[in-house]
Amino acid sequence: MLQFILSTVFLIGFGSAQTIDDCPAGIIRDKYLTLHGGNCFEFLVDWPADYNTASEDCGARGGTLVLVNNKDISDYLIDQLIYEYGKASKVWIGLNDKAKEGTYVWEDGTPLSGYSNWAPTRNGTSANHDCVFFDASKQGFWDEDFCEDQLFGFIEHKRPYVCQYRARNGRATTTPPPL
Ligand SMILES: [Ca+2]
Repeated sequence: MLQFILSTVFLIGFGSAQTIDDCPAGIIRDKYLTLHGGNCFEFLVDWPADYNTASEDCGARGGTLVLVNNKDISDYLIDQLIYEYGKASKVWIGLNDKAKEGTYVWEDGTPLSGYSNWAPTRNGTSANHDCVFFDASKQGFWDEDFCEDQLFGFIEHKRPYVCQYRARNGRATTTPPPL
């Protein structure tokens, strides 16, 4: 019991001391890498790509496109994109219905349920449009587009994007509490 209490105190005391250093190695440490709510966010606002390329790029560094599965994350993205960077408004997020038309799945494998923020102007789903983007200038509304450039790249569907990574749990997981 004492050990449990000490561990809990340790985790509360030190678990919140996460910094950018707890983000995965190999990601450039600059103002486009942030930490929020235990996750790291990499804002590729200057590197537009089609959805599939963007998704592979995040995956290559151990992450996914950003999972906007609650309003807190949505508000955070709007703050960063509009007020911090002042550049991108429409960015790819990690949600698509590529596997089954009309069945949306987040890139961590969880189905879309609960929170959603589809644009009121959205015209239902379409077999051509399977990949979801987020519009920071319009309350973070979601809509869909092609996942890939078309006609061998002559018709582009590139957008900026945001990658998400799980941050290490502060220093608590690397250094056990002294008991
Ligand atoms: Ca679709």
